[in-house]
Parts: sequence; structure tokens; C-alpha cells
Amino acid sequence: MRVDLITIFPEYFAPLKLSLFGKAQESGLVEVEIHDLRKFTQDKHKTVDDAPYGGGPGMVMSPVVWGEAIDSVLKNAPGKPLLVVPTPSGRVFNQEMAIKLASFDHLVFINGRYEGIDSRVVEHYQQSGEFSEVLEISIGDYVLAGGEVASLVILEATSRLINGVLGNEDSVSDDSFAPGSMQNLLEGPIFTRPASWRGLEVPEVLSSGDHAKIAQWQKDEAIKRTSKFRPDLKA
Ligand code: 6GU
Repeated sequence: MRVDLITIFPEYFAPLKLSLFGKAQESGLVEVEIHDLRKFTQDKHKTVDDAPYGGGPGMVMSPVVWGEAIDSVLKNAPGKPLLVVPTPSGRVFNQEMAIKLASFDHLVFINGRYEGIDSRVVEHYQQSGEFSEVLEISIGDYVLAGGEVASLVILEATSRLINGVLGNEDSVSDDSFAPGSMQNLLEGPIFTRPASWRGLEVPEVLSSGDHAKIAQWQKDEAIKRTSKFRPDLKA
């Protein structure tokens, strides 16, 4: 998979060099390019924003600058990428969307700051046909200062689903939220040695060797945890 990220803060993406995603880049499974939006400005002050039409607080990012930056990424794209637009006004990200994103060969993330990007940018690339799809994605009901952290979240959830990135392919199908695993239940508690730690014991059933009984216990615990924290998930 190829990933292009456009941002005014390229340093925000330093964590992509680490851990699974770093290894996926070294092994060639993922190829990442980070583009500095300010390189596509025309003026001496490298301006990327302007006052909002209609008034109100804050600044809006210029469609002119974004258009130049996105066209430049498209110029080097072999096919039709997916355009990801992180925004608190988008569709809320979930595991199903991560699975969909992982099926694309090329993702382009445009990271807005301030009050956001002029809405004609999304409209234009929805109409131009240069992207296979344009997805406006929120990572939850709270407001971040910009799209960069959201892009990292979306990328981490997506890249670990690419074959070969995770290492242990079993852990994907066992995930909380993974379709067809524990059907929308949160994962229950997990333990390792020692059997006794600070007066807390590992539940005896887990050392019983009775695999059916263990599976039933794990499912019961998952149901308990789901009712407590995510009653909305109860099927
Ligand atoms: Cl994707 N961006 C910003 N700025 N805030 C958010 C968000 C995205 N998702 C939730 N809050």
C-alpha cells in the first residue's frame, strides 16, 4: 500500500517510523510520503489560510493551496487513490471502515488545521473522478486541533489489517469489534504469569485445561464488560 499525507506539520508523522508501521515500511509492504502543504503556497509568507466567508471565529484553509498540493500527489499516482479527509464533521470511524481502507492500494490523507479546509476541495475531488472515493472521517465525538492525530489513528487501525504487517494474523480476527469473532463484544480480561500478584489471583478456570469451559468463561466475561462499558453494542 502507498500512503501520501499532506500537512503543515510533517513532524507530526514521526511515529510512523516506529513499531509495526515502521517495519512495514522497511519491508516494503507500505510506502509513505509526507508532503509539506506550505511548499504549494505562492506568497512570501507561505499563507495557507484566510478569513471565513460569512464571518465567525478562526480561519479557513485555502482551496487554492490544497488544490495545488493534491494535484501534485495525483500527478504521481499510478491509479485512482482513496482520498481521506479527517474532520470532526465526518462519518465516525470504525473497524468496518478500517477493513475497507485496507483494501485500497493507495490512500491520500489531507490534514486540515484551524477551522478546516474550504468545503469546495472535497466537492471538487468528488466530482473530478481522479479519486476512487472521497471519505470524510471523524474519529469520535470530540474536537481535535487538526487532522494529523486522526490520520495516525486511521492509519494504525488500517495498516495492521494488511497481510504481513501484524506478524500474528490470529490477533486480527480476535479483536474487539472484528466482524465474526465475538460478534460485537468487547474483549474480556487477560492474564499472564505470575498466577498471584499483589494478592490478586488469575481466575482458576484459565488453568483448568478445559478449553470449552475456558471459552465459555471468556464469553461470559466479554458480555459483562460489554454491558458495563458499551451497552449500545448488545446485539
Ligand atoms: Cl478527524 N479532526 C478533528 N480536527 N477533530 C476531530 C476529528 C478529526 N475526529 C474527532 N475529532
